[in-house]
Amino acid sequence: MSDIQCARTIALASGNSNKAREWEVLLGEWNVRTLDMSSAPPEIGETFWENAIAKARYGVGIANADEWVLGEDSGLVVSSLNGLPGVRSARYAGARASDLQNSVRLLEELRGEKNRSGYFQCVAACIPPRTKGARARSVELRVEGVLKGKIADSPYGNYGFGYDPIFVPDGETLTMAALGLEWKGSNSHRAIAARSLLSLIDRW
Ligand code: ITT
Repeated sequence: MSDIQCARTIALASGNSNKAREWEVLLGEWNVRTLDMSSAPPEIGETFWENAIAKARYGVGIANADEWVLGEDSGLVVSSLNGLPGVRSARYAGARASDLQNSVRLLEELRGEKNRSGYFQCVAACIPPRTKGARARSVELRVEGVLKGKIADSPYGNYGFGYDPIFVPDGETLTMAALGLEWKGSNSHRAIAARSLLSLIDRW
């Protein structure tokens, strides 16, 4: 691999293949390589930031010296549930819960609730390649993206993953799963974070 190709590889510290596919598309001409997170410590942070940084730091230990390392934590924050599922979005209905089970639990918790507003948040911490200098691995470029909306009464739509079938972004009438991948690729919390990240990396 040439130096130019090496310099444009991001190692993604995630075990979620759906998130990885989205990052691959969002980071365009970058080469995105997903790290093996099977031995990573459990996520115990109380904030998205803590978890994102923990993933990035773990990733640095197993990434190549010439790779940027990206840790991302995301989830759905619901006002009337005091911010839940929040950092527990991936395991809201239990440690091994499926996306559908998590959504079903959320709908049950919101049964009869009039205030259905919430937002998706994506935070990402990106660490430069060791080859960029002695202190590069101690730098954390931080970006975030927020997408506000409402929780639907029941799931519908065939695209995306996680809570997409029950989330209607503000200004839209369909769930993110019905709006489709093109809409999500331009407007999602992750798309917003990715745009900021590309511009930060460019300037670094
Ligand atoms: P890694 O920690 O290994 O990256 P994970 O699935 O545990 O994988 P998170 O801790 O960041 O990732 O949890 C993210 C959860 O939030 C994810 O499992 C979904 O339930 C939800 N989520 C995040 N982004 C989403 C999106 O774009 N659409 C729908 N749900 C999303």
